[in-house]
Amino acid sequence: MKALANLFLSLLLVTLFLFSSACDGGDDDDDANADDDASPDDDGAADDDGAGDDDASDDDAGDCWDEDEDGYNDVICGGEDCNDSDPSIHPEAEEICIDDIDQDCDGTADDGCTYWKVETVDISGNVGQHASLALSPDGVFGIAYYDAAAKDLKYAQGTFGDWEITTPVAEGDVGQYASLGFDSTGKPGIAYYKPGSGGGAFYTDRSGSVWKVEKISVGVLQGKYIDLAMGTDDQPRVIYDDYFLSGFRYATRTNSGWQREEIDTVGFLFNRALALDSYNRPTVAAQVRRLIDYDPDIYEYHLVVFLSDGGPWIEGELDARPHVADYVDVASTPDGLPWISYTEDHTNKDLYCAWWDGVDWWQVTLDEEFSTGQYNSIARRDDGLVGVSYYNESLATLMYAEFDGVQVKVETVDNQGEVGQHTSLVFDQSGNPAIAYYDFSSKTLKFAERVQIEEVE
Ligand SMILES: [Ca+2]
Ligand SMILES: [Ca+2]
Ligand SMILES: [Ca+2]
Ligand SMILES: [Ca+2]
Repeated sequence: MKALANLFLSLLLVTLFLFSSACDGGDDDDDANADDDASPDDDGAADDDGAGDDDASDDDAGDCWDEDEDGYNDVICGGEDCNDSDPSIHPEAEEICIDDIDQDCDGTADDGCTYWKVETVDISGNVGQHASLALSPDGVFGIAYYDAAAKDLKYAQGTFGDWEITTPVAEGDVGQYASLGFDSTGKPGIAYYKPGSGGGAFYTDRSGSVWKVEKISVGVLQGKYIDLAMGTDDQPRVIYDDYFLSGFRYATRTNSGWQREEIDTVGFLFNRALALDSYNRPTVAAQVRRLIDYDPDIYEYHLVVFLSDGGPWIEGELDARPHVADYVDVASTPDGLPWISYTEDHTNKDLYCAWWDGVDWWQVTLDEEFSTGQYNSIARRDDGLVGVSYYNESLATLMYAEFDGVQVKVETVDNQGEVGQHTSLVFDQSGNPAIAYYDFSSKTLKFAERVQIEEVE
């Protein structure tokens, strides 16, 4: 009892001391100003000159001072300063993002700020290479990916924190170059490559809980680098490699099976990507190996674009530096104006974006920090904003670059371990970027989504 009584007494003294030192705020020098020196006044009167408090270090409430001299008085004394011992915190301060501190005293820390939330989707086996992310019409995500341990095609569907994982195809070595699309009813379809005898280009889609498999290619040594785009007519289109063809094959699914076209080119194609416009006209961006005529043993690797409006394919060389487009992607855009992300792999090892505005081709450097841009994936939002997810090889991090037509903004999304290969990007229904990718350190499939803390008005 004695100890408690002493404690009570000392608490009382502390309280009295705090009250008298912080909130008396009056005029201790009897000049025109209420309290214009650094020390609180000790006369016990709030404002005894009668002039109110007209200096910055005094309190308009007349009974409290501005301890940190930021022009706002402590909320304890009826002011608006939610932290009167830090002059960088007051109602007119700028909110500093993601430090869990409410700089502008509106009651919410980090309001208006964006941040990336990151999670592991699948940890079984060695999963996440060849990840392909798509958004269903009702706003649910799907991810098709490869299990390199079981050599299976896997599929996850859901939203952040809530995924359902299945194995659509397990027979043989299946799932490399997995490429996912949703039709307008929300049915997922996946194109993938199966190497070896009996291999080729394949397609599977889900009816109810059953995944039905179709073979797309008919020859041998076909199907590598397969990429899928879902048409507005709910029929998928794919491009894939034909080892014996200098060029690529383009296949369209119809009610009576797959229709295949051969597209010949000058030079062999390696990495490539497909997109459709709203009329289902295809754009293909590809790395093409060119033989340099002055030396039969020297090749160059250029970026080439192929377009078709249903007639003959038009081929155009876009970047003819000695070695570009080890990684390349093309965004689906309704207006048919292609946007392409690709790397320069010879000297700079940088990431670029190129686009066609209907008259000219344009190019912008998205990132030039060390060796960067690998596994890039591009998407264009309805308002025209372009996003690219990619891997920074030097830093072993997952990166995201955004281009609004004027400025480029680069963000680190995940740097926990060696992460960010095999990226795939989409914008969700709210316009936030979301990325599926491979975590090399833990051999897992991961998912990141950028979210915004609501702005307090
Ligand atoms: Ca203050
Ligand atoms: Ca303050
Ligand atoms: Ca705030
Ligand atoms: Ca803050």
